[in-house]
Amino acid sequence: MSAPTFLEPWQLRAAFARSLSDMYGKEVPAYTTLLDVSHDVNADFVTQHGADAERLGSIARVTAERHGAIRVGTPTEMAQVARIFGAMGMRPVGFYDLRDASSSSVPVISTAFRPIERDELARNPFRVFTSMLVTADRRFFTADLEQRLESFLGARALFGPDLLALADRAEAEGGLPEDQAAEFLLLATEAFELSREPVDQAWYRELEAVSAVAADIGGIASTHINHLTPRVLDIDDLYARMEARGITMIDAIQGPPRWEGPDVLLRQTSFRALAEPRTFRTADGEIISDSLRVRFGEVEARGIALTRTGRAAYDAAVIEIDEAAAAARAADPGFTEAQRQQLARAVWQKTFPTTEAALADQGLGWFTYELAAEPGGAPFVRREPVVYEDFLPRSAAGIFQSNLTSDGAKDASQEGTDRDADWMAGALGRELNDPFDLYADQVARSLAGAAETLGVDPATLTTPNRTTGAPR
Ligand code: OOG
Ligand code: NI
Repeated sequence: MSAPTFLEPWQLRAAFARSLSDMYGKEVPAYTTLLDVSHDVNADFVTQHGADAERLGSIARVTAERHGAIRVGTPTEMAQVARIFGAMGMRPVGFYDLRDASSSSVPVISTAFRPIERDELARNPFRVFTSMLVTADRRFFTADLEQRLESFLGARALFGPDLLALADRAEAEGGLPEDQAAEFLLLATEAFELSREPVDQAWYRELEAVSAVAADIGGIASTHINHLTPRVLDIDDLYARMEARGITMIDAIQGPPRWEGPDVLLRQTSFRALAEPRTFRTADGEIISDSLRVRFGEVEARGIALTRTGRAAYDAAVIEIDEAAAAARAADPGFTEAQRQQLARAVWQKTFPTTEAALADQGLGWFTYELAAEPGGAPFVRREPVVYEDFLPRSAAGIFQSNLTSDGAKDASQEGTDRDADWMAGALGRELNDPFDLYADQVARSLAGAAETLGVDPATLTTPNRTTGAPR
């Protein structure tokens, strides 16, 4: 197949995901190991489970699927990121406040850029979790540090004018001709490479004492992708295989426990950032070699998206598990991660049903309604799970924390600065999509489509146990 002469947003997105993955693989060898192991896990899972393995995404989609994470400093930088990803058909979805979700010092709020239409997700679901500093938050930054940080951030340019101009053109014109597309992809990939510039040692260390995340964002004049995450169909298998290869993973898989019922939301795990050589400029102007741990590896398994009711049940279950684990740990200091998982499974068993049908009937999970027909038979409606396309604040905080070089310092006696989804939309200069609305819309459209073809009322399709058009 010859290369297209005009690249549409989804083609730019797919090409960018590949380009970033190639760059990351060259620079972070453990990432390549993770990709190899992920491929093996997915191939074995498909062999064992046949067509069922693809219930939550075709193997082609899952194999290409990645999410990345970046961190920026200011609303201006956030709005520029929105333009670059906008060129690739990626829209901001969801608001995450990690300041309170973390016990250590993580002074950021976040959103995720991703495709929002179903066919766009099927073409390439690349997403980027994007965080920005809240420099005004006095629990982390004094007025003096805020002011110096703001002037440092105000003086830097993460993205050059050529990259931004190409991004704007792509968004306005629905893509780019191939030569401009190549330039855009090159500049965009470069913008997320690790800088080789010497790091101002005193400045970096001052910020690091407050928060390793603040130093990573505001201690240097560029940004970088800090992980790129492949998707696997069996994360417990992946975890075991990575450990068998001698790569130390974090203690736990974040998110729901492994259990006998349907997988929901997102399960993630990671390996710790490796020390990478970097040069520093000392206070007397000397250049020295040292290292920083800022790029790590993560892998994830995606499950069924939950409705607001389902999500509330999830959030309550997480709190219940935490409290029970804390009590068990207080009673027995030898309480293990395996015991915590056992406890989590017990909470899960009383919170969630063990079948997809019950998850749908109890209004806990999202399902679309697809027309199908057996050869020669009448058409019927089949219920299909909607895959969760977003992130979890609690897991994200866990991912941040597992990679901090120190806990930093947080002055809990100070008042936090209010930030919410509206504030984020203002910073982005764009509409911020609500993930629940997107799932609801996808379901409503599938229902309307199926009902129209069958010539029935959509409400009859969601009622369980009907003979005509009954979901299976
Ligand atoms: C982002 C951490 C969040 C996830 O998968 O939850 C994240 C970061 O470390 O910048 O990527
Ligand atoms: Ni991640």
